[in-house]
Amino acid sequence: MHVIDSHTEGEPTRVVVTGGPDLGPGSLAEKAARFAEGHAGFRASVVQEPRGHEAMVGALLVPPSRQDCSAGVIYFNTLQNLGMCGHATIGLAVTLAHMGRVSPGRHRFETPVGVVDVDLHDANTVSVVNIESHRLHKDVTVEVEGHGPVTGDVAWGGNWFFLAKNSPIALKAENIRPLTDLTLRIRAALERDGITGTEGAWIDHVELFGPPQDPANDSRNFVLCPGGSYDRSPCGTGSSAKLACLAADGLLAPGEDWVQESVIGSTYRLSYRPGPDGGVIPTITGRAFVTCESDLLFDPADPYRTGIRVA
Ligand code: PYC
Repeated sequence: MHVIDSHTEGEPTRVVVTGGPDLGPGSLAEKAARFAEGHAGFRASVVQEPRGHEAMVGALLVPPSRQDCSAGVIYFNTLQNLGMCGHATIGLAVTLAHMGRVSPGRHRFETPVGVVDVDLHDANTVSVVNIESHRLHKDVTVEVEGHGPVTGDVAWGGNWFFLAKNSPIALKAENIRPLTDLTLRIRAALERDGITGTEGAWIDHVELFGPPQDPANDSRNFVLCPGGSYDRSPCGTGSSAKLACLAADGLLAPGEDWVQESVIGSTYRLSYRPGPDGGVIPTITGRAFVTCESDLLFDPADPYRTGIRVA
């Protein structure tokens, strides 16, 4: 299996170029459903230890079902498929450029949740026009074990997010453990109280916000990802959910820039235009760098050839 690794503002992506499973005919959403149901071992073998790690997001290249798309892609992490992934889309565009499959300019990628437009500005800088994002609930308060009440919004940016302003713990790299613990407890409180996205969807990402460290930026965040790791980048879908909340509160006008800083200090430049269904169409600009090109080997005698899965 041939893979190309990159990081987007610190967050890793592994693109599976060849050697992925045959997902049969149909739309990308149908292929993604088959991939979700029948390929846990494949996902774990690619992004789980010992070949990967908790923070890694996989991007399985599949033929697009639409002629206007230059790639079809299914994103996944150590646990499950991801509907959309902003950092991995930037990583994918830079990887396809590294492979000579795309040149600077506009491209369209088909994902299970819709088509995203991608502008490759140069070898490393990409803008992603994400799917329409919206806020579902404002000011939901949950009682968090060991911390007390935490209030936030529930919003969709391609994944479901709970977004809490004014993090009670400073958003510094040295606090990553307590921040992870707090966000896991917030997620457990949401589950306990039956707070979900639409149609009972699990809110699998939790975002905390606070003041930026660099005064040139607008805000800093910490983002818990589904597997329990944190996003090293400011999170593309999380930033889209944030834009939906800023727009709904009248705090950011269409076309105005917002610079979102991650817990490690990397940034995305964000803006939006109004969406047709009352939400926002976000644009996320960031940089990715290819770090490695390799073949994954699967020795039948290796007891961990499909990943270390202890849960
Ligand atoms: O950038 O959308 C994103 C993302 C989701 C999970 C990790 N990164």
